[in-house]
Amino acid sequence: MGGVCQDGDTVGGCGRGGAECKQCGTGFICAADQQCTAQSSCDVSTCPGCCFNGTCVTAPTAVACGAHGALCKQCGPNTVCDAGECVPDAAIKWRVSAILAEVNPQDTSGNDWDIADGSAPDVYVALSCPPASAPNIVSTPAVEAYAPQWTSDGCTSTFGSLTKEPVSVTVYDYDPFTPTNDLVANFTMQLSAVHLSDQLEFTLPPTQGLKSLTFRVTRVGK
Ligand SMILES: [Ca+2]
Ligand SMILES: [Ca+2]
Repeated sequence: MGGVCQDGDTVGGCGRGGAECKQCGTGFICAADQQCTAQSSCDVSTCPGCCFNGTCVTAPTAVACGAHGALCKQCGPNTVCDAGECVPDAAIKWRVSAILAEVNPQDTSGNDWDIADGSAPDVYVALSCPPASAPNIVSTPAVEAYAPQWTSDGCTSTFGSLTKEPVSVTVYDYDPFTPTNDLVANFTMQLSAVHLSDQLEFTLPPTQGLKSLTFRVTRVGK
């Protein structure tokens, strides 16, 4: 500029490599590459939503989510865009299934589960998914084994309910020839967002007559 080498990074003197400095026009800035570049019209001062390629997305969606002029981002699976934030979709339904148990060799009194014949317990799991005001209750069939496995459906509920109220779990040894079944274990478990991932399996530690109990979570849909 005027025969004097300039840094070349100002609006009034933009350029590089010894080229003549240029005055950037209105609405242009001297960008990091020392070229005059159209000033983004999308930023925190102009855009309440998110910016996609310099354009403001005023009604963000799960495909382009953000707020206050931030760059739009795509929300991950099972999430929605709520007020510019990707959050879990509370309406998605999830199934909680018991798939495997390990039962202690004897009941909590130290007796065989089936005293009459000393056979393995006949184990089934009753699951009650929230809300407690309208629960979804599903039982597995009874399987005679100390490590029974099930492939039947579990109980289902929405993300919103499952993260607010616990699932009730009752494990029995089915005793058809006595008035009541032997209780193996009875408890509630509160799930959180980390549990609600498709095909996620998790195992509970020993409790009452159980050495372990393994669940699988499946995404059902809406
Ligand atoms: Ca029994
Ligand atoms: Ca038995």
